[in-house]
Amino acid sequence: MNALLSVSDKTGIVELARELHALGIKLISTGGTAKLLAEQGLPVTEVAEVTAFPEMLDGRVKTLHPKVHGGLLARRDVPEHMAALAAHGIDTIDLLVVNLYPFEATVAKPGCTLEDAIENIDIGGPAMVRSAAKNWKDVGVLTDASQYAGVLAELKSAGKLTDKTRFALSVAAFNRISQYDGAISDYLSALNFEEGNNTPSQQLFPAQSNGRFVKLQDLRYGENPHQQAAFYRDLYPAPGSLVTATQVQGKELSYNNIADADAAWECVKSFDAPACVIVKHANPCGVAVGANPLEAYSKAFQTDPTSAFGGIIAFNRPLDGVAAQQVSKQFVEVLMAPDFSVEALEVFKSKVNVRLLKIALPTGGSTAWDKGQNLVDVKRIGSGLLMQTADNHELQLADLKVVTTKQPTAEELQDLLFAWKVAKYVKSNAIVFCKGGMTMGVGAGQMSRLDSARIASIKAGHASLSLQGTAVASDAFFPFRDGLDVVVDAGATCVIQPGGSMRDQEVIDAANERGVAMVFSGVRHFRH
Ligand code: 93A
Repeated sequence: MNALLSVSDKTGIVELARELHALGIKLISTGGTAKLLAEQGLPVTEVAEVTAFPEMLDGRVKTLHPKVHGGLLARRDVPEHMAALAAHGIDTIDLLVVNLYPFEATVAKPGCTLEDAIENIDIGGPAMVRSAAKNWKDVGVLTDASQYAGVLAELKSAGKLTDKTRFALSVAAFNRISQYDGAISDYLSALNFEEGNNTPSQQLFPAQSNGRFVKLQDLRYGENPHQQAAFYRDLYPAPGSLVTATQVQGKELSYNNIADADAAWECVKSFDAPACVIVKHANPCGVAVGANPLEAYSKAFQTDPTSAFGGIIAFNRPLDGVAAQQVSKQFVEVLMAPDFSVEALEVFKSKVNVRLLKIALPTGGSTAWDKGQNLVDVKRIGSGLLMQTADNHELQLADLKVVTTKQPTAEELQDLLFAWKVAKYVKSNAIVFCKGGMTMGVGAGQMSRLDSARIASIKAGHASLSLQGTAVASDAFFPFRDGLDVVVDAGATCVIQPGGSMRDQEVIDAANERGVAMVFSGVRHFRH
């Protein structure tokens, strides 16, 4: 048996080669890999010796030769193929171990030059991988160090690889090549080519986007039981995003669980203080901050105990035993936190269906990426995609403009900012009443803002909450004064909204007439 080893990332290659050698497999290798193996005392034949041709053009041509590709592509069960090999003095290559020039890592480095990127486009490696993967019946192809142990174990126990293993390796190889070519195509498509500038900038929305996704799991069904579904993640997920979660217990996540969990997690992540978010049908039905998870949860639950039933609950602090005790009194579908204490795990141990997801919070930093924010937001429409930069706008105190005679008090200002943060995660039209760091009434997803305002106050009534002295956030401007009148009638004393309506003056006059404070945020948070 002959193995060809040609790797850029040399992790684990010496150990693998040593074991292959011990199994009596002949080692063939390219320059750098051959040098390393020889240094470790392993007998290795240089590809240049096999091809009787030197590596040339700074290594651009090393393995692109019929002696290599013939050995990979010949069908062992076709006599003419084997005769052709014999006629040209070509040996079969039965095992190929390749990982590619680090194109992705190179272009991810700030200030990467076009020249650097181009030099890191591997040609010979993918060519060999494709040859071997096409001829999977006869050749095993390894494209990742994580495969070494399994393949070795099989070779040691059976002396060869099964068809199943070779086929799986072939699929993994084509996946890797597709990923690799996608990264090259994405990089080049996004490039703003400028004559003489070797460090080109990148467009956010290139002429073509390959956006690579990796399947995490098949789902039992989709949004409804008659739909089939699967869960994929970005090839490079933002740190601290839902797809990086570990499920520590519970039933398999459903399609709707995942969508709701994402909504809850994105919202809870946006708070610095200990916070709790309860989501039902993609909308927060209770959000609160508190001194600790227990307080945050108790307040969030109060907003709308009816809707919280069967909710998806997220915390931005490790869940402790006392908070877990309290949460366990309600029916909960999914519980998310950066960690769970031993006591918290104990509380849910007997509730085997409850899904517990542990997700590390982003480590923080100045860029959106460091903060765990997705850069681009994608929406599927019939036969197409809508892409936009994600709504990562964070309101600063200095952005607020008080437009009424009455100024909000310091306390009201806090409530307004809290309400505004929540409104960003509520489907439009969104009206959110808040007080003391908790939601008091949420009106979501109505076709009219007026109805959202009415619903928010009706829901507060159902929860026996008084809206006297509350702050209200509206995700977009009030087109008429009627919406404002509804929230003031309900008890609100201050309002935050983007402003920008042609009838702003009518709404400001109404606020003055009703004696409430109103601030303009200058930014809108539609969420459809
Ligand atoms: O420059 S290449 O595209 N031309 C080739 O013929 C070729 N053959 C293998 N790059 C080529 N390779 C790549 O070299 C492999 O994919 C691997 O990443 C790397 C290993 O080189 P070395 O053994 O010299 O470190």
